Amino acid sequence: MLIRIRKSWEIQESRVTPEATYVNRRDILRGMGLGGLAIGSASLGLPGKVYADNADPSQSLYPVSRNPAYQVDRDLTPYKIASTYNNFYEFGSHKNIARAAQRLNIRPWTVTIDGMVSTPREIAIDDLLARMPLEERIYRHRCVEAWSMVVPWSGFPLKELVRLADPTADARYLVMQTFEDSSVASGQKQFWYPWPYTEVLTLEEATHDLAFMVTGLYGKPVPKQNGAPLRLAVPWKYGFKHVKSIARFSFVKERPKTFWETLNSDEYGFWANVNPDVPHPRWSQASERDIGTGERFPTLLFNGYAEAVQGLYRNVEDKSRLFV
Ligand SMILES: Nc1nc2c(c(=O)[nH]1)N[C@H]1C(S)=C(S)[C@@H](COP(=O)(O)O)O[C@H]1N2
Ligand SMILES: [Mo]
Repeated sequence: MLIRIRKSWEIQESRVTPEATYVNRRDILRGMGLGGLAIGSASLGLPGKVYADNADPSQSLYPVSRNPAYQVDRDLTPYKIASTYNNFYEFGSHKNIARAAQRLNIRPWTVTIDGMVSTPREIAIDDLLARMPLEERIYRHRCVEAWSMVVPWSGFPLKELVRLADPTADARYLVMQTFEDSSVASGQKQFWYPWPYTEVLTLEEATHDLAFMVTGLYGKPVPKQNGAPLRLAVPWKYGFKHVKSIARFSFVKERPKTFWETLNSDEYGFWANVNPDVPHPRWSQASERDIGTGERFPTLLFNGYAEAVQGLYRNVEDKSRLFV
């Protein structure tokens, strides 16, 4: 029998799915032939292989202490699944991109902060990490494709980066862009996509307590496939807003189009707040499949964060677009 030494975060978390149940459930799912779109092969695990970069120089920063204000009443999604069932179109338009993403070189990594700020600057990721207050938060993650997971992210509040940037009074939006290098990310050779991947938040959203810059996952540096070295988590919004491997933050007055808005604004709009009652044009959003267990759960308004965030939208005129 294998005795596994548990890490501190595992001891704190009483609801971690026991390994044995987890394996059984996976076998059951496999037996039920839940293949194809509903449950991609990557979620069934790549035999024995966990893709993580042990050379990441930020390793010694983790684990960081958990902020108890951010808990979720649902089993955590195992690390193995969260790090092998991914969306990252730069490395392919399917879930099984973990291996391809290892080509991404995350050091040196320079973050550009520009636009309407007191002093535009470039900052090396390790200098940024050293200046930011790191903590761990357990968040729900809900993809617009109706799958979800619950994981402990490490990182810092996005408002701390906004504070560092010091936007001018006229700045209204924060634009975040992924790296661009088609020599490592072959998806970026697909010219019909509007690279670089771009996401935008209002400054009010970006400075909300829940808006989080992810730098770690499960008490380790965040794996490349999950968006190393810097990735957004805005848990009340669909997953496509959670832009990965960010290289640039720009503060602007006019709202630019996001990657997905450019492709299809009727299906993947700017606000993208989670709402079970507003179906995607091609499928229902009423429930979601947990990629850890395969169980279905009812989808929650604002993904369970309604109380915290609904005030953000009191002044939005066209409320019909808030949930697209
Ligand atoms: N740069 C970039 N960021 C991205 C994506 C992408 O294709 N490219 N996919 C998004 C989508 S649709 C989701 S659901 C999440 C998935 O994050 P995960 O792989 O860590 O679960 O990343 C988001 N961030
Ligand atoms: Mo997604």
